[in-house]
Amino acid sequence: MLSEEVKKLEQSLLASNKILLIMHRKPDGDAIGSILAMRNYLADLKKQITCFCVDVVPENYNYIKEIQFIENDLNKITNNEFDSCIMLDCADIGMTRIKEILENKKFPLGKINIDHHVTNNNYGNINIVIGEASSTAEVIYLIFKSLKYEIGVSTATCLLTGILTDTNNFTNGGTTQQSIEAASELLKIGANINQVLNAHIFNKTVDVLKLWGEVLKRIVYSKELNMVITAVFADDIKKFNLDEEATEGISNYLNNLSSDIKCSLVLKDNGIGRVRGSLRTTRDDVDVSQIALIFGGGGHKKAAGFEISGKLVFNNNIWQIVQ
Ligand SMILES: [Mn+2]
Repeated sequence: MLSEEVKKLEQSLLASNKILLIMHRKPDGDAIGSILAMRNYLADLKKQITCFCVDVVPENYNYIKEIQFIENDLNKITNNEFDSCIMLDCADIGMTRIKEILENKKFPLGKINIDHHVTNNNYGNINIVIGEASSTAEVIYLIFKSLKYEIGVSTATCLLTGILTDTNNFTNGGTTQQSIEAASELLKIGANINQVLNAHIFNKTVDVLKLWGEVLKRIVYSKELNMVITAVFADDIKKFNLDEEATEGISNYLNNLSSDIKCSLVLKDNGIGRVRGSLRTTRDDVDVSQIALIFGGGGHKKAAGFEISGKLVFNNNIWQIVQ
């Protein structure tokens, strides 16, 4: 199955001259590592490449030298024609935040969907979606192996960034023999694991930990649901003069809870009428993507999210989203 789709992918890319690479809004390590690894492969094939994201890449990715190639000027897409388009780490096309533009634009050699979210609905003409993979970076690693593409040192660091960040440093459910094997191969090639760890794990400032403290104080345990819920407000971020990035690791941190508890939910109120929820579990008998789906979101069995309109209030000893 994989080999057939990879054949189609290779045919499409070899025939294409101008290729658009696109990742989801609010790009994370997996999206960034995946898009730049794919960029390096296509650059080796001497293709004309545009890498795009609607949002700016956070500064802690500056150790990746290809980061300069990511554009967020929409004119680069609307004023150009492309032969094909690759969407990376997007469970659905809406995660690019430019769904209409992508759906109305012609990509004669195909729209390619490369991802690892179990909720991916195969929206491309070519779909390489591996739900068991830890990360899109791991999927790309498998594609490169099957194409017999020789991965360079810099590409190895990009892919390791994706695997380490999406497995939360080899601690979450995405951690498998296959993901560790891929990382091990990447280290053998020369991927710089110290840069990855310093940028994503050992990177908390005093203010970030103080902010986390505020959020941890708000934890509520629901006996009825056997889950913990906490709340983050836009004002918390303002108070410490941080950006939203500072709250990114909180849901993973809550996942350190003992596995007697079914799952955790971090609710973020953006202060302008939207609430985002991040669900995590370590348990095999809990599928948090099903909870996320109820609220129009999606994700993986062990990590999922959603976004709905409303605001957060503390009512009857529990956090509630009200209209
Ligand atoms: Mn991912």
